Amino acid sequence: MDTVLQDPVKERNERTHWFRNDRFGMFVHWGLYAIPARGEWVRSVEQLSVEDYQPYFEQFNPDRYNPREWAKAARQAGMKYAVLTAKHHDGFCLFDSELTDYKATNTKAGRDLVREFLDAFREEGLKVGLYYSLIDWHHEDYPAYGDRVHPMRNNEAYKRDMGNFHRYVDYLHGQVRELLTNYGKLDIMWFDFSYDNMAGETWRATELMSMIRSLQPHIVIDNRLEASGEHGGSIYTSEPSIYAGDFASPEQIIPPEGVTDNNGSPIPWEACITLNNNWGYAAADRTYKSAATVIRKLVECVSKNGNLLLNVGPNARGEIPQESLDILAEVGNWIALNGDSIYGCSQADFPKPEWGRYTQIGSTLYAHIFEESIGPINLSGLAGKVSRAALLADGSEVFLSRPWNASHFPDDAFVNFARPEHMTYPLPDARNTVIRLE
Ligand code: H79
Repeated sequence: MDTVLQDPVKERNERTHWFRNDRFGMFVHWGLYAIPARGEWVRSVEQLSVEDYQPYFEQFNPDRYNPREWAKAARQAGMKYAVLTAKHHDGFCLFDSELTDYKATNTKAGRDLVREFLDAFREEGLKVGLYYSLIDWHHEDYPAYGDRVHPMRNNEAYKRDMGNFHRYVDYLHGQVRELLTNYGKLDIMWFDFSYDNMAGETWRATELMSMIRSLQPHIVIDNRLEASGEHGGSIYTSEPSIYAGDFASPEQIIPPEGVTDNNGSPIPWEACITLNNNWGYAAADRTYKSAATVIRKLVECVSKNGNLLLNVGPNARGEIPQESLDILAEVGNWIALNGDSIYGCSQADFPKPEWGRYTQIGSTLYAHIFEESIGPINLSGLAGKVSRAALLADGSEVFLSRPWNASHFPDDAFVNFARPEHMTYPLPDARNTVIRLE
């Protein structure tokens, strides 16, 4: 017998131990679509044929590709792992697959870009993973006409015999085997995505999972072989299927209450979020989030037991856009001083405060102040439960105080940035100040 799950939830918790500790990763969407620079869905949205898209294969020449620079930016941003699109929906492979000619080695790049990525990120001390699209708009045995999202969905010339679909699934399995065999230890496998009937056993998921587990038993896998969407799949039950995956993968959303199974037990989860509004490089998209927003979203994820996988979309020449690098650098400055409130931290034992969020590790509580306040900050319900407070960033003392009208709030502790007798309450600057409470 290959894989008999004794206790799938326990095994999942063991596999995801590092993942739930590390909390912050880099997603990289890179491929031929960086050239049209209108996002990674350009083939589908504009209903481009393989021939329409072929010029990008011929032009692809990322002369500025230096994954060591990417890895350095990720490490300095405080990211602990990274996931690269080995193949996105357009079917183009950044790796040297023996099963297709549609790969980076046959472009002007002339090299295995996945291998260089993995080497560079490992060298910077990050864990590494690969994204592999279950959907494939290039493979001739993948259903096109009538499919919900295929670029040729409206083109009758692409009516296909589903009897040949098994050849695509063989290809999918073969490529996953290549990725898990030829590139050393991978920490994450990120499949994307299942929809309608294209889900679960359509991908021969049981067989695929037992291959994956036999090749790389410790690899952490997302839940999208079975289902996509925030509430899809048996990962949400106490008896997950063999291909339910190790973590839930909410996309462009942070679940309001975190992610729990039907019994209320926490499930590992990771919100994947873009820096602007595209995954792949989009030259005209200037809608970048501020570093302050990214920090708050990271804190929000951790405060709900989740991770943040933050995306960058390098351009056709292989560079992460400068706007993205600037944001990452600023996030990194904050993390360098406040990372103790992120790594290894989880949801606190106390409800969300009005002025921000808590994260917690052991008996240490971190108060993340998002809002300006007038007067002291109310630690609701914490009277007698905290005895020491300090700014995490510089270690300076913060006063636990009882304001003059504290008798109205017998269960609450207060923190103040000046001694209570001074009667002045300098405002916390609300730039994601963190107070360590013990
Ligand atoms: O790889 C990234 C996305 O390309 C992929 N998953 C993340 C990690 C993804 N697949 N599907 N979706 C995201 C959601 C589909 C969104 C769509 Fe649309 C809405 C497809 C067509 C309409 C957004 C807007 C994408 C193209 C136009």
